[in-house]
Order: sequence, then structure tokens, then C-alpha cells
Amino acid sequence: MQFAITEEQQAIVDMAQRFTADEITPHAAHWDEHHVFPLDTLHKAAALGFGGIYVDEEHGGSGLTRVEAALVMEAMAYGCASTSAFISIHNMAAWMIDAFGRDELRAKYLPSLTQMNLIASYCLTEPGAGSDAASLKTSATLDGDHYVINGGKAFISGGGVNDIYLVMASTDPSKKARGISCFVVEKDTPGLSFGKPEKKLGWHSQPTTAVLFDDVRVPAQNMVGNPGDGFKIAMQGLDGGRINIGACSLGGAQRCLDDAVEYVKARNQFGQRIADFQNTQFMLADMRTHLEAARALLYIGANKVSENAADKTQWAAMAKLMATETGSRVVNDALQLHGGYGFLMDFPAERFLRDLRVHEILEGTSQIMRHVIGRDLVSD
Ligand code: COS
Repeated sequence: MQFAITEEQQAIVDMAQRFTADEITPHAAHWDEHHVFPLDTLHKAAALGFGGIYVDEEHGGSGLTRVEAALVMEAMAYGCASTSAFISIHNMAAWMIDAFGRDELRAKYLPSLTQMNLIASYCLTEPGAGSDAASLKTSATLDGDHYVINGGKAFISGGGVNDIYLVMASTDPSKKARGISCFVVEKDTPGLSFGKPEKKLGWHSQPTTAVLFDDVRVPAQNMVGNPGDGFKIAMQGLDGGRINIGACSLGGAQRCLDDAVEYVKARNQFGQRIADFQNTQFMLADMRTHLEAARALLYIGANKVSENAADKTQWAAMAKLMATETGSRVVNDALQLHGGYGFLMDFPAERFLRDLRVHEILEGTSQIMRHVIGRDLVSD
């Protein structure tokens, strides 16, 4: 077990932190307030190799591990958790094509995906199939050399703006999870449409919409993997996605902790810096301690996923559970330390509070993480 990051990993962190300081942090509040989708910034991130961090180099990926991916996501989330998470979802979808797609599919899409000239969405959730993802109803029926997709997906990040949709649909409803298959669907395919952008608490730098399928004909060769593989592909995608979302919470929380430290040193009440009250120091101490504990767990989980360990799913779930819940708590405490100012948009804490809240819900709720961890403990 390794506890220190390598020189190469530190160089990647330095690069991601410089990119964040130059290209993300100065604009994040504006993106949030005005709901700006920062496409130029995404292209700049891709130019640094962040569009396919754990995609093979053969098709333009960076060929790195989940540890480096988490380090990059954490660094970018220090500026904007929403934008970092958006890039994470794209990375997850690109990896699914790379890991499970046929050579022609990989060659067709990956060079553009890794540059983020094409951006990908992950489409699993439906209005009636959230935590119970295998109960999805979207169907794909073989008709000659095409599948015809009907149904609808909900809460899709990048809906309407992204170019590629990785869609989980049932090709054999009698088999539930084992009857689900995964397809690449291009945005301009006839019959594909999008709902209105959802109005959300946070994650304002990316649109979220329903994705609707009305007799959408997709070439059979656009299936990722084999018929019936889709649920496992989706779940394996999420193993890594959950690590990245946890890393986004760590990055956002670290930013708020750092801001809080500066604030309490500058703010005077009762004739002294509020940093000099023991209550302030104890709060900061708890924030730092819990954040470092969550970080240690997350990077062990990232390593487990990189190594394809047999228990990687449980570790990814523990990492996400701990990082997202700790992250939100740390941000909430940072906001509290800012007093009334923390409630204003003049300080970033309220934006991070809103952006990090959904990390406890999406890519598997905290309750589903506990289910994944707990059922494994008691299984025979
Ligand atoms: N990696 C590989 N295979 C996996 C897997 C993983 N992480 N998780 C499940 N599978 C496999 C199982 O091994 C099983 O395979 P077999 O049929 O060969 O036995 C199959 O997939 C079905 O799994 P399971 O029986 O666990 O399915 P459940 O319906 O019980 O669902 C949960 C499992 C609840 C864990 C799953 O539905 C889930 O993660 N839900 C949350 C969904 C989610 O995160 N949504 C967010 C979407 S992105 S915002």
C-alpha cells in the first residue's frame, strides 16, 4: 500500500492546479450565476489530456490510472466542482467505449472524445428507475441491422448540448439486468429529443435534461459490448465515476476550508481575530481531520479500481460515501465560520454547498453506497 504520490503524479497535480487557477477559478462564480456552459474551458482541459484520462493512448487517451484521474478531478473541483464533475462523466463514458467497445467503435469515437471535440453523456437513470437502475424500461428492439430505441432517460448531464449519448436499454426485458445493453447514440439521430433544462439547486455550469427516444434507429454495431452486457458495463463505469465524484467533493471542500482559514484570520469580533477562539480552531481541526481521512480512503479506493481488485466496487462505494458526506459537512462548517457573509454569493462557500449536495445523490445515493457495502458484508 502506497501513501505518497509519485513525482509524476505531483507533476500532474501541479498542471491541474495551474489550469484550475488560470481557467476555472476566476470564472466559476459567473458560470454558476449565469448558467454558462464553459465549452472553451472543456476544450482546454482536453488539450491537457483530461478528456480521456484513463482511456488508452492508442486512441488519444492519457493512459493513466484512476488515481491520477481522481487527483485531476480534485484539483479542478477546487475551482468549480460542477465543471470538474461534468468532465468526470465524460471520462467515464469515454472509458466505457474504450474498455468494452469493438475496435471500429473505439477508432470512430475515441480520438474526438479524448479531445472533447465530441462530448459524451451517460444515460442510465429513468423517471421510474433511479436507485433501482436495473428496472429501466427504455427498450431497444433489433430490426435488420439496426436497433430501434424507445423510452426516456432522466437527469442527464449534458443533455441537449453533448454529442454522444451512452444509453442503457433493454434488449430482453424478461432478463432484467442481464437483458440490458449499452449503445452509442449520436445527438442528431432522428427521433432523439431533449426535455427543457432542469432548474436545479446547483451544478449550473452544465445543463441537465431528459433524453427522449421515439423510434431512434441506431446501427447494431453501435452496441458497446454484447447484448445483455449493458448493466455490468454501466456499473463498472460507475465504480470509477463514484471515485471521481468523491474527489470532486474533496476538492470543493478543501477550497472552502482554505477560504475559511483565511477568513477567520482576517475577521475580528469581541476585540480579537475569530481565529483565536478555541471553538474556531476546534472546528477547523475537525474539518481538516475528516477531510484527510476521507482523502486517504478515496485514494485507496481509486487504487483498487485501477487494479481491478475483486472488492473494488465496495471500496469505490466506501470512498464515495465518505468523501461526499464529509465534503458537504466541511463546506457547511466553512460557511458557518463565515457567519452571515457565508450566506452571500460574494463568497464561494454557498456555491460549493449547493454544488456538492448532489454528490450525495447522483452516481448512486449514500443509501445505495451503504447497500453495496452492507450487503457484501453479510453475503455468504
Ligand atoms: N461491476 C460489475 N458487475 C456488477 C456491478 C459492478 N460494480 N454491480 C453489479 N454487477 C452485476 C452483478 O454481479 C449482477 O451480475 P449477475 O447477473 O451475473 O449476477 C448484475 O450486475 C446485477 O447486479 P445486482 O444483482 O447487484 O443488481 P441490483 O438490481 O440488485 O442492483 C444496485 C444493484 C442497487 C447496486 C445498482 O442498481 C445500483 O448501483 N443502483 C444505483 C444506480 C446509480 O448509481 N444510478 C446513478 C446513475 S448516474 S447519475
